[in-house]
Order: sequence, then C-alpha cells, then structure tokens
Amino acid sequence: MNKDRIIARIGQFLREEDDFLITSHYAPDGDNIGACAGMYHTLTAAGKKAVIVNEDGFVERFAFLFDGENPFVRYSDELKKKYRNVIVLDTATFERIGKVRALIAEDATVVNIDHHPANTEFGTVNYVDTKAASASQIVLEILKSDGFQISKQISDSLLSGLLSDTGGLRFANTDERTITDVLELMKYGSDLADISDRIFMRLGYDETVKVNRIIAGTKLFRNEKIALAYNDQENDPLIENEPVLMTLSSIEEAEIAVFVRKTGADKYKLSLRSKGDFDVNLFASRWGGGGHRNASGIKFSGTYKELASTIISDLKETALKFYE
Ligand SMILES: [Mn+2]
Repeated sequence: MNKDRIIARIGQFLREEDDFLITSHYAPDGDNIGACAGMYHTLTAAGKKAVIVNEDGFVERFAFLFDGENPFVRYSDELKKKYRNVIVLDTATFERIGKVRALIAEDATVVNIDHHPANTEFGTVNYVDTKAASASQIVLEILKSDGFQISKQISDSLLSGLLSDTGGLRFANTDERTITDVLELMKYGSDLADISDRIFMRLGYDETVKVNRIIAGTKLFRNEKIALAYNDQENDPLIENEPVLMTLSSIEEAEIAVFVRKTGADKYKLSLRSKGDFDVNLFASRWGGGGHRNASGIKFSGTYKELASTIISDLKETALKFYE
C-alpha cells in the first residue's frame, strides 16, 4: 500500500470503529504520551470510546494534557477486557508494549504508527515514517490528511511529543519538518513557550537535588568520549531519567551519554544518548535493545560486574575505534 492509501485506511478505521485501545512502549516518554493523548482526544471528540493503557506509570508532568480525569491506565492483571481496535504508537516492536499485549483480541486490527528505524511492521496496518523526528508528528499528518478537527488539546499533546523527542528543538533530528509542524501546531492555538516550560523547566526541588547528586557521580572516559552516570532506582528512585540524560549530554567532552539504573536484583536498564554520527541504536541492537540513532536503551540481567565487562566494555571499545 502506498502512503496515501495507508493514511486513508487509518482514517477509515478511526471513523468506522469504536472502543479503542491506545498503547505505546513501556517506560513512557513525552512523545509516547503526546501521541497517545493526541489520538485519545481525537477519538473522544468524535464521540468514540478509547482508553490509553501502558505497562508502566504515567509521567505526571504531562497531566496538563488532560483536563480533569486522566484517562491513562497503568496495566494490571485485573484488566480483563480484550480490545479489537488497537492503536500502537511510537513503538518499534510488538514486544515493547509489554504486558499490554494481553489486552489485545486475537482477531484485533492493530494500527502501528511509528518512526523508529527498527520498526518490525507488526501491525495489521503499518504507517512507519523513519524520517519523522517524533511519532506525534506522524499523528498530526494522519489527522490533517484524514480531515479530523485539531483542537488545542490535540495540538498541545502533539507539540509536547514533538518537543520531547527533539529535546526542545535542539537534537540532531530537528529539521525543517519539525519547525513547520511547530508553526502549524501554534496555529491551532498551542503556546510553544508555555509547553516548553512545562516539559523542560519544572523539576521539583527534591528531584533537582537528586539529579545533581547523580550527576556529581558521573564518570568521564575522556578518550572514549563517554560520560556515564549511575543510579540505584530500587532504593532511591528518580521520577524521570530525562533530566540526568540532558545534563550528561551537555558535557562538552562527551559525545556519548550513558545512564545506568539498577532496577531490581541483578537487573539494569541503560539509556544511551549520542551527538552526531555515533549510532547508539546500532550499538543497542547488538545487546537486544533499540531506539534511534541518537537515543536508545538496553535492558540487562546480571551483576554490575558482568554489565561492566560486557556492554560497557563493548561500548568503550566501539567508541574508542569510532573516535580515533
Ligand atoms: Mn518517539
């Protein structure tokens, strides 16, 4: 199917069906939440029933995207209903929606809308545009092309997603299309400065102190151009990883930022960010992870010593070769 036909097919699905499950990858980020919220507001404005379910909890800073009750549901085994109309946003593989898979009926229509280069086209209908900086912009394209009304609530949601995935229009994926889309979203009433402020400038005092303590423990591997920070999420959880990653990424001497979190007994999660051409998606895929060229993640089971002697050691060797 060509692009126009896929978009038309998605429009037909949104208009003709009802009772939708909207979901995205676990460990939700701003693009994930923004794209889900934009889709949710579109469907409910059209009088449809819809829920957003994620394996993990909501990120509170995005609560302003919903007035009153937050429709975002964290997955639990108590949820028994199976959905036949499913929209998966901003997610490279079916596995990355995690436990939410249990809520999808066998004969469901799954619409997969994404921008990850490693997307496996797992849906019944797939619209994957790897050139888009955010999934939220693809949702914007679909809604516009299919003639849906874009309310301020929808545009605020999509602009939040766009700003999150571009680091506030600062990452390398910021291109003409992102700027054009920002202008377009402002025409629907979104306030760029206000949304940037809500997303990037509002970290509570306790969290700020914690972020700075973690940053103070950063190790810099000068020759490898890697900055590495660590947190024990089990005993001293951070609400979000992004503020740490932002600061790590701003270290001039580092081209690669790595944030390692201990998330359980012998369980670790790594988030990687890079500047320029070092492809952290390619690196993460060697270790069962994935993402984008400049932002990716890996999960690891084992001791810290094992993590250091495998993934971290591989990263150092790879970076040393890359930058020599
Ligand atoms: Mn995204």
